[in-house]
Amino acid sequence: MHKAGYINMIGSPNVGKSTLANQLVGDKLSIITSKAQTTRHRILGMVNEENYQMIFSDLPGIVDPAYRLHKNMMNFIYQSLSDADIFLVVVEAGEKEFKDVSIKDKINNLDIPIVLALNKIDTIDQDELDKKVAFWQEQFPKARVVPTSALHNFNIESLKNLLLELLPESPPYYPKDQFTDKSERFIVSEKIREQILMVYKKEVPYSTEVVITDFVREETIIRIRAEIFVERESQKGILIGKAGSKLKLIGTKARLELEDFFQTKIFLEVYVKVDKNWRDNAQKLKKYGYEN
Ligand SMILES: Nc1nc2c(ncn2[C@@H]2O[C@H](COP(=O)(O)OP(=O)(O)OP(=O)(O)O)[C@@H](O)[C@H]2O)c(=O)[nH]1
Ligand SMILES: [Mg+2]
Repeated sequence: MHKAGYINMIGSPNVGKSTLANQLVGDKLSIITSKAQTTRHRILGMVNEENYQMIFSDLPGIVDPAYRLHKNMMNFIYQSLSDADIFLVVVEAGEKEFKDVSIKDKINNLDIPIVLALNKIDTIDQDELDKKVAFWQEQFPKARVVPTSALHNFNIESLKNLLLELLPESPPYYPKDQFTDKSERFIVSEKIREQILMVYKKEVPYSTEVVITDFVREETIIRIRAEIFVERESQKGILIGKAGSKLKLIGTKARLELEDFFQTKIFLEVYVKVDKNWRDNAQKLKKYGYEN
C-alpha cells in the first residue's frame, strides 16, 4: 500500500507555519523571520519514503488585503482549501481566536481530516496549555489538537506520525527524487528576501521583490546575479545604505545562507532597481510569479 497527499498549512501570519514546515520536511525550504507576511507563495515540500509521499504546503498567513499582492497571496490559501487531503491548521499559543471566520467554517465543514498544531507552547505553562487545547478543540471540533514547539523541535515527530496515519492511500503525485515544486532560483530569491526582512524596518522589506537573473553552476562554485526591486526611488537609497554598506551586508549574509543550503561556494552579485508600485499591478505581479 502506498500513501500520498497534500497537507495544507493554514493559519494567521507569524504563527510558525514555515518553521513547522521546515521541521517536518527536514530542510530550510521556507524562509523564516520574526516579521508577519514573510511567506508570499505556496511552497511545496515533499517527504518521500518507499511507502509514502507527504506533500506539505506552506502558505502565506491569512491577511486582510491592502494590496493586490495580498489578494494573490490569499488566492493561494483559497486554492489550498480545495486541494487538501489534510488540513494542518497552525495557531500560536498567544492567539485569542481564529480571525477569518469564513475560512474557519469552510475548513470545519469540509469532509477532510483536520490536525491543529498549537504552536509556540514553549511560551506558556501547563495550566494555560490545557485551557488553550480546550478552546481550540471547541473552535475546530473535528480536529486532533497537537501542542508543538516548532522552534525547539518539540512534538514534531508525533505530529508527523499522526499526519501519516491520516494520509490517504494514493500513488505518488511527484517523482520520488523531487523534494519541492520550487526552482533553485526561487529559493535563492527567498534567501535574499529573508535577509532584507531581517535588516530593514517598516515598509521597505514589504515593498521588495527579488529576481534572479543568472544562476550558473560551475564545478566548484555557483555564480548568481540578483536584482532587488523596490517600489520607489527613495526606497532604493535606503536599501543600498551609506556607500553601499547595507546592500553589502545583505549580500554577505545571503551568500552564507546560500552556501549552507547548496553546500558549495557561492558568488553573489546584487543590484537594486525601481519598479513603480509593482504590488498593485496585475501585469507585474504575474511577472514576479504571483499569478494564481
Ligand atoms: N517561541 C517560539 N517561536 C517560534 C516557534 N515557531 C516559530 N517561532 C518564531 O515565530 C516567528 C515566525 O515564524 P515563521 O515560521 O516565519 O511564521 P509563519 O507562520 O510562517 O509566518 P508568515 O509566513 O509571515 O505567515 C519566527 O521568529 C520564529 O522563530 C515556536 O515554537 N516557539
Ligand atoms: Mg511563513
